[in-house]
Amino acid sequence: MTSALRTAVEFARAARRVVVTTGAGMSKESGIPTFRDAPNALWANYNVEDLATRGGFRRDPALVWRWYAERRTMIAAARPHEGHIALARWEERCDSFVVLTQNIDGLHAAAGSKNVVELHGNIFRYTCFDRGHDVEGPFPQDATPPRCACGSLVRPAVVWFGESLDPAHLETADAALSSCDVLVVVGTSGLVYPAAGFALTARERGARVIEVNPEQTPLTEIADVFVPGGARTILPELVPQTG
Ligand code: BV8
Repeated sequence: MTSALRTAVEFARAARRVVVTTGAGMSKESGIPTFRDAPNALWANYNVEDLATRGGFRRDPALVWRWYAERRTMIAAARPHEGHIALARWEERCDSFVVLTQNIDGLHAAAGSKNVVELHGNIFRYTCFDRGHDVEGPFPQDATPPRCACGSLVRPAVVWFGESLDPAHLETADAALSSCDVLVVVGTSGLVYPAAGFALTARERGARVIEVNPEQTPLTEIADVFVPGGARTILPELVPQTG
């Protein structure tokens, strides 16, 4: 065990109130490509502004609908890995535990995590583009988005760039970051806000910050300990095995 992992294990073992924030790297070993790290990064062939914004959907709803349909098919075939499962087990042994995920794949809940905040929504949920009506799927994953009863186009119920996160989610995150002993940051490039700000917030409020990632990120200098490695390998070693 590396000295960094040993330090992280000590922090984890001493913690009773835990927050874990995860990004696309958490799901990579479940077979879901990340956004930015090559070679098959999701955005490799597209400009994110054309895919994950209201303007992009307005310009070409069929392109955006197809991109999500392809991802939904891939995600539906994915299963949680040992890292997701280790977090679900850890939750059972803590006084308080919350996962603040940027991922829209539902894998934390599928692994058994109970207290999960899907900051950027969920790819299997839908809403109406113009008025935000709840829209029940599933829909045929073919080329064009269906219509809401109000006549607007149906879109995935995810948070695009330039859209605000659910205020209730932000309140939950703020409360959790204010009272946690440890924040574990897993598999995020630390580029997208407000999630990228969680590490500094937790540190300023007295928590220990552990980062798990094969690569260093802008968050590494904020973390108390950087543990190089993948979520699937590191998390089962990091999570305390007893209460
Ligand atoms: C907001 C959902 C208030 C959809 C996503 C100008 C105008 C408007 C807004 C802004 C602006 N300038 C800045 C902003 C704010 C903007 C932002 O932060 N922009 C960045 C680019 C600067 N944020 C927003 O717009 C947010 N809303 O601020 O509202 C507001 C409103 C109006 C105007 C101003 C402010 C909303 C952001 C949410 C966007 N939605 N996704 C979808 O998924 O399709 S973003 C998407 O990318 C993800 O959800 C995630 O959040 C984000 C980053 O991706 P990561 O998860 O970090 O993944 P990435 O590929 O980047 O990195 C993978 C990492 O994993 C790497 O570090 C790699 O090393 C590591 N890894 C690899 N293998 C493994 C591993 N780790 C562990 N194990 C492994 N095996």
